[in-house]
Formats: sequence, C-alpha cells, structure tokens
Amino acid sequence: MSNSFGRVLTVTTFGESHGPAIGCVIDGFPPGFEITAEEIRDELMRRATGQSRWTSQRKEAEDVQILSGMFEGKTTGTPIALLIYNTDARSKDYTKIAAQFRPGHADYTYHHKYGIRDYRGGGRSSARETTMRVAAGALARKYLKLHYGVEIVGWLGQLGELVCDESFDAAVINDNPFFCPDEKRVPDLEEYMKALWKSGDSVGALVRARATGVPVGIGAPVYAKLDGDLAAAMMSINATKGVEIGAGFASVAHKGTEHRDEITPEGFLSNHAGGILGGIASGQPVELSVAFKPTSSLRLPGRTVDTEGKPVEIITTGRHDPCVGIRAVPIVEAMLALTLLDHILLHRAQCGDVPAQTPRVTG
Ligand code: EPS
Repeated sequence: MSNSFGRVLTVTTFGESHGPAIGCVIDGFPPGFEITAEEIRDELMRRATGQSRWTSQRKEAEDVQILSGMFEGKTTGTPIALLIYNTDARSKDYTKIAAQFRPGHADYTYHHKYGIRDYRGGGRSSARETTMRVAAGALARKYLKLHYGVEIVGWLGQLGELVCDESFDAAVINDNPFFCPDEKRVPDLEEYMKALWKSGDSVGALVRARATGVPVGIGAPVYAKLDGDLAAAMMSINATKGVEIGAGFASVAHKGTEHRDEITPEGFLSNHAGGILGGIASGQPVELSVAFKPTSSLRLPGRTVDTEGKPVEIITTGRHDPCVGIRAVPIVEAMLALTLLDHILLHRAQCGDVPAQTPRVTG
C-alpha cells in the first residue's frame, strides 16, 4: 500500500486534515533510545501553521501523544504509535468548492482515482499529513546525531525569484520564520511576502538540505540506491516538483574533469556528487535540493470544471500558505533523517561486520 515509507525502519502515516486525528506507526526503530513527547513537539512546532504571519493561520496544538513502543522513556523496539488530535479544522471554508476541482491541486486526480473524496481541507492530500513525517523524523534525527554524529540542516534556498543563500550562516536559519541562512535577506523576503499576500497569489520555493557525518558505505546499488530512495522520499512530500542530488541538473553542462570529485589522502576536493557515488554514501556531506510548486488554493478566480464536468469559476477562501515551501524545510530534514537511518539499519544488517581496510578520506 502507499501510506508506508522505508525498508527496515518503516513509517506508516494515517489521518486526514479535517478528520479527528492524524497519526503514524514507526516500526523497526532501535530499542533502548530515549526521547520525549516534548522533544518531538519542538520539531513539530518548527513546521506548524500559525507560527508566523507568512503561513496558514490554522492553530494546531500539535500535542503529540506516544501511544506505544516506549517504556520508562525508552523505545522498546516494538511499533511506536504517535497520535495528534486535530483541533482547529474549519471545514466550512471548503463547502463552496466541495464539488469543484482546484486547478493545480490533487482534488481532480483523487476524485478520478477513488470516486470519493474528503474535500475538507484537502483530506489526505493536505500538507497536514507531513506533521507525522516530522514527528517520526524527530526520532531518526536524534538517533543519527547521538549514535553516528550525523548533523542535518535544511534551509530556504530560493523563494520565487529571490535567492536566499548567497551568503550562508547556519546559526541564523532557525532565528527567522523563513529558515533563511542569510539574515540580510530576511527584510527582502518579508517585503516579497507582503506583496504576495496583497496580490492573492502564491509562489514556489527551493529547499536545500545537507547531512554531515554520514557513514561511508551506507546505501545500496541499483534498486536501493541512497540517492534513489532520497529522491522518492522528497518527491513524496506535497507540492514537490523536482529533486537534485549534489550538482543535479547543473551536471549536464559540466565536463568530466570538472565534475569528478578528485580524491586526495586529505579528502575530496569537491562534492558535485552530493556525497553519493553508485547509490552508496562516500562519507562526504549528502546534499540535495527540492523544488516546491506554488500553492494551488488561491482567492484569485480561476477556470475549472465541477464534478459534473461543467465549466465554473473557482475561488478558494480560508487559511492557506502563499508559499508552502517555507514550512517544507523541517519536512525535507525529516525525510532526509528517516532515509539515512533506514539505510544505516539496512547496512548494519548486511555489511555491519565488513572490515575497513582502506583509510577513509573526508571532506
Ligand atoms: C493545507 C491547507 C490549510 C493549511 C494546511 C495545509 O488547511 P486548512 O484550510 O484546514 O487550514 O492550514 O496545513 C496544516 C493544517 C498543517 O498542519 O500543515 C493544504 O491544502 O495542504
């Protein structure tokens, strides 16, 4: 089925945006690991709506409950079930468009696929679902850091036409509501977003992420490539339209002599590969970028059809993100953490006792 993610460490999410609750079951997580609901909630609040004026104003408590898989504060190795009640759904916002398809939205395809659709808040296709990815990602992220020294950082690379990371300071990313790594750029982003709100339009964004300290050798060839799994993980997030690993599409214009990351005993001399060679981690930072499309719920009228196929003009009211890519930063980080931990566990199973005979280069 299509609601589960991962090979050894699996996450199954359930729930709809306007249903009573959302949740997930994490299976295969290593036992004996300490984590609290508060730590998970801290991660959730980075992604949550209503935290700044630049995102949807829905106010959810994100009061995550750990229902199973933990005893005396530690994971037990059994399925970890997490649950969050939805407390601020406003379904009447959707009554007018219940029988219409927002252009650019999954409304149309869900309707044709299933013949029935929970139109309230986009139902299962809502970005609300990503809450549980971030919840599961909080466990993976903490484990990766404590057991392997892996550090994950995500940031906004571009919002519309505004490039945000010409200057990069990781320390400021969490100090502004855009996850922007250049604090001098924040006023420009505010101006841009103000104008966007006023116009009623939405815009796309580019999210970048990097994981350092990734153990060399994790990943797998051919059908379980680390980059393949990362691409699938990122493309499974709502509104994604593209993923690049390392130099990505810029590789097209590279010469081989430029693109290859030359190796010296002191380290690699570049990282166009984004830390992955042949689907297997090189030990260099894993680097990727994800393109998010503009939100399709717009108050500006657009042409569409209704469920009878008749032409109608659609206007979407309610609380929507004018740039869903902003809140996507913690989601990209979570999917990166989950994919890396899944591959570490997979690697431990098959190759955990392979002796390292060659010195490992870093950089
Ligand atoms: C969303 C539309 C809005 C957002 C929602 C994602 O839903 P609603 O109209 O119910 O407020 O608020 O985001 C969340 C609830 C969330 O937690 O991310 C959409 O269409 O994807």
